[in-house]
Amino acid sequence: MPNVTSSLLQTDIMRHLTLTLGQTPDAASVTDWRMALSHAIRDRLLTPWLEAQARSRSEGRKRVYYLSMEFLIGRLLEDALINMGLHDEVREAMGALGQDLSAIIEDEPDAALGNGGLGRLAACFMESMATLGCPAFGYGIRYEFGLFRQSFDEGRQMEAPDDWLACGNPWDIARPMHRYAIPFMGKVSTKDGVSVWHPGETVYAVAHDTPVIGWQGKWANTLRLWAAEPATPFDLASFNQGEYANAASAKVLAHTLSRVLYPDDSTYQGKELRLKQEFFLTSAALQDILARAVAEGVDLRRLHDHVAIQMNDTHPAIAGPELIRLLMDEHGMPFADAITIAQGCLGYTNHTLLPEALERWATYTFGTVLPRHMQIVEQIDAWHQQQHPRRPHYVGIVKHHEVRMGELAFITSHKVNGVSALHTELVKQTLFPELHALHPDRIINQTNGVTPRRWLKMCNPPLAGLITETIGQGWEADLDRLQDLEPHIEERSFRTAFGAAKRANKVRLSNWLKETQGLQIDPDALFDVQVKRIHEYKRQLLNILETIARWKAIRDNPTAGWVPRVTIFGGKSAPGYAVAKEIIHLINDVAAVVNSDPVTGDLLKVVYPPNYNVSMAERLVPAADLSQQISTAGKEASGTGNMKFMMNGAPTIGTLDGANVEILQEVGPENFFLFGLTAEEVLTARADPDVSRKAIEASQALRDVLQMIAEGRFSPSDPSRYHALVNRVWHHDYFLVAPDFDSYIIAQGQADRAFSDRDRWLEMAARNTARSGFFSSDRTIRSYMTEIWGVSPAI
Ligand code: 26W
Repeated sequence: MPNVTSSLLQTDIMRHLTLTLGQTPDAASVTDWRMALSHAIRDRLLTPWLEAQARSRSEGRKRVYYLSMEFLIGRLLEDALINMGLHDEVREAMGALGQDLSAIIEDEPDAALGNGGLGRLAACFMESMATLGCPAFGYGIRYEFGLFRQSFDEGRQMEAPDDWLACGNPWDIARPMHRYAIPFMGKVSTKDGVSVWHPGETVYAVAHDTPVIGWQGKWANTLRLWAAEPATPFDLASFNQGEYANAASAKVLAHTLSRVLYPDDSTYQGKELRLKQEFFLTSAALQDILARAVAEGVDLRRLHDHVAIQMNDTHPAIAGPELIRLLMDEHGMPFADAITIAQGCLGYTNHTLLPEALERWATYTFGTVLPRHMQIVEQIDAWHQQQHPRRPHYVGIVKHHEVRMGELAFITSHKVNGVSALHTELVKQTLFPELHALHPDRIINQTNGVTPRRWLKMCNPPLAGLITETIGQGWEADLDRLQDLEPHIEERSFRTAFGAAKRANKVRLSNWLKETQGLQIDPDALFDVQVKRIHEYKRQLLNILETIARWKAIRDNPTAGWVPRVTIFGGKSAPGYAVAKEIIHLINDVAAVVNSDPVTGDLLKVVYPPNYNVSMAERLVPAADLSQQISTAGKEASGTGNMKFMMNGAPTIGTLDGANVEILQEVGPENFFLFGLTAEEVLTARADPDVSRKAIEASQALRDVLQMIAEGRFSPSDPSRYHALVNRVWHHDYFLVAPDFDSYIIAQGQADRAFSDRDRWLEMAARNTARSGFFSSDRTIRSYMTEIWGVSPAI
């Protein structure tokens, strides 16, 4: 950045501290300084942002609209500094003002407007679209409360509201003039052959914009989040009669729509409020898209030449019917044209095969909340049936008094994509086999990726520095260049430097764990990390069972030359997911016993810092030696954490699931600890109802572990606490923890042996980084641009 000096920045920061925040330097808190700095940075971001918007407009560029109920963006300040190239100047400026930049960065609350992988992917995609100069808007909901804050009370998960906006949000630019009426409920009548919807309720969607700046500030897009506001802000008549609660009730009701993120990840519950949130987001987005198109003079019959709309899972799948409704009812277009245009604009990404996660609304709920859309959905279904007379009778959008959002999204889109090669095959074969037969070119694969700016450059300065020193600059936006590291891996000096970078991250993590958890760990131990939502299919249970087996084995033979290990967990359970909460409790109970055992001492520690979020991932990922990706094969659509660990030089211990398959392919079997049943073998294994009992009977180690848990070794005050859990492994082991146990133990032993050969390990770790180029979300977005969106880069 030219002309940006530390002293200029100091002036700007001081001006904001005084004039924007009304604060003096001697009284300013770290939050005041953060606000002042964020405003100073935001000032520099606005010009490139406005210029990018102006260019999209003047050049008549096709734009991408990414519709998502979740954007798990995390912190923004450091990301902006890195992408604007201001990090060093700002550190200097803050130093001159007597402030520590790291403390200021840490003060920013995470924007946790998402649950897990799907929301984080949306955030990586926004960053890559800005980096590539792909003109785009992200549309989401400005939840007042993000994903709950997790704490542990005697090992049990507790949830508290995430009041992330309490101190204000310097990145949020409110656009109160940009508002749309969102109708709900009511009735539909017909007048002169045109349907007229008389809504029973209306709320307003008000835009709040966050600029999203790409690498080196060459392009910037907008994340537009909608806040719900009442149609009438306040009922003065009620107030004057002394009915104060009634006077504000409309406001409370309307605000409910953008109050809180649903904390369910991979489980669907047919809650009316959730359907309303989905329609609120989608209708606001589509009205905004059409308003912009009309203002720019677009012929709506050519909308698909100007607009690409991507549905992030089925959550915004009401986009099909809503776009058709707007085109028909508000712009007088015939149905046949409206559906064709909608299909031309829409794409649908599927993120899960889990049957319990597939959205299906009772026609009663759907028809009550969205009566006009119910008619249109039936019209779409009939139209599709008519176009495809060979469509089997059991296939369709509305079946058994339910509206199936997957089928709706499929039929209203021109492209449907899975998120890894294996997942896409399974989408074809198991989720939509009949629709795939009718539309063989519609389903395509787009393997996920992650942004290397945040997940390597920003979170891992020691390694990023080493990479630049070794292969020069520019890899941040051209991640395939990491392969230029390969010849250096043969050099001892490079391997040593690679090991030193990893160790620096491990020391930093150890210090943080000491400060926050009061736990002393050995930075030279093997750091084995499993961080992700807690779910049975992700099998944190398999991990903790192996940890117990290891603990027992060390106790039985303490001098057998064990490789010291720290097993690190992180992740939240959905508040209503009892089995996942039990697993959390068990992990914490095991940690309490193991960590205070003088026999095992530093040979084994179990760590579970509460409230895993994007910022915690930024600490853990660079410090990991081993990446645990151990889902039951066929269940994890892709995984993206797996890619972050690989980039940061942590080999994977994992099953052939999701993108692990492609990671293995890129890195080679000698640099990956593979174990477990394949997706196909899982199906065969499940056919045998006794498969887990047999596996337990054949495994002394597993039997011992289950016995210890059942006896209350980890819950002495409540010995029967885990009886149900142990019983499930024996008799209802749907995710096949028992059949994969022995093969997992073997792979863990291989990891131990590889780790104790330091040279061998450093080579493996470095090969993982060098071969991770494919997993940049820039590659993914380029592919979406050509294969789905038909959009070319503006830079
Ligand atoms: C409506 C309830 C609900 C909420 C969220 C159902 C399903 C979801 C998501 C689809 C769950 C999710 O985050 N899926 C993850 O998406 C990632 C990005 O593609 C993948 O990497 C993960 O494998 C997948 O679990």
